[in-house]
Amino acid sequence: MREIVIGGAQMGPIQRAESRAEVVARMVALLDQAAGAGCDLVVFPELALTTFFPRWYMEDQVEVDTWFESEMPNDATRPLFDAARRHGIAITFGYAEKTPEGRHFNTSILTDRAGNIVGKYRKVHLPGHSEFDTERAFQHLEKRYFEPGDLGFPVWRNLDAWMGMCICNDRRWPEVYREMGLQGVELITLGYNTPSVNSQDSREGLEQRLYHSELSVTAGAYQNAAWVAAIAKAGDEDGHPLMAGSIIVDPNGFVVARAKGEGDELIVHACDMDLCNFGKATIFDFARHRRIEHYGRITGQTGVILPSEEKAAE
Ligand code: CDV
Repeated sequence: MREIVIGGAQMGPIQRAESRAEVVARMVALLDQAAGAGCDLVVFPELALTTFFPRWYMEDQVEVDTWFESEMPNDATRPLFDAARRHGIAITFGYAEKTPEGRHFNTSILTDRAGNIVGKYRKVHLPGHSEFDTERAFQHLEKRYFEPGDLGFPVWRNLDAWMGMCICNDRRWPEVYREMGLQGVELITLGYNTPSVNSQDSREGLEQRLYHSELSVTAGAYQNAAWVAAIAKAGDEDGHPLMAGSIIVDPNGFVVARAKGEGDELIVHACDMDLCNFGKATIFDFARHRRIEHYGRITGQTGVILPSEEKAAE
């Protein structure tokens, strides 16, 4: 048995005017609670330090850069790293990263129990658009403020398990889980900021959004025989509702812990990494069963090409 007690630290809304210091104090409170619950690892959401700023259209790069972190840890986040080290808890959280070269990424980091950063992931699948869109009920400007991640989907040995990360929209893409599954991943952590309503179709509301999220995460867990912790930033940010629904999912695809509300809330589950072994050795023994000679389109082609179009191009 290789047990990791995972704390999913769902966060309630962060208003645009809230400071990093206020937010980090909330994260430290969740971490203290997690220590009381015996957690080994605490998972915080995507862009955990600020409001979901990509909903705001900005032209001034100086203003845009105020939402980014140029180093990690920094003065604002040091209390979080100190608390994690004090408790001996590994943490993972998302933030907007500005590199020394001036590149911008939607990033997540993973630490060991001593607060050392042992893993970094940069969001690959950026949803939304890059220019102001008058057709939408609200904006989602991730393509404006970030470039697609350049690190792939690595996994790391941490807490005696193989761990990987992805971020929000990534969870809807099966390729993400499989990339990590092919490296033997046993635990995938991810954070999200998902508006409760589709900005392009108000008929797609909370119920459908929660369902699609859970469907994606449970399928990814089952099809790769891995644990997945999917943790929200939720609630009303300056009049913009984000869905909650944080879950921890076992390698059979069952939800074993679920958040009840839309505020700061810790969900906890003792996750045995050895529970991954059976699926990985049997129905999802990739080495025995995958047929890569038939998967060429997965990496060779981005969009749909109808057979009739393929023929016409010949
Ligand atoms: N932050 C996100 O990536 N949000 C997307 C929304 C825009 C659909 C998501 O996939 O949840």
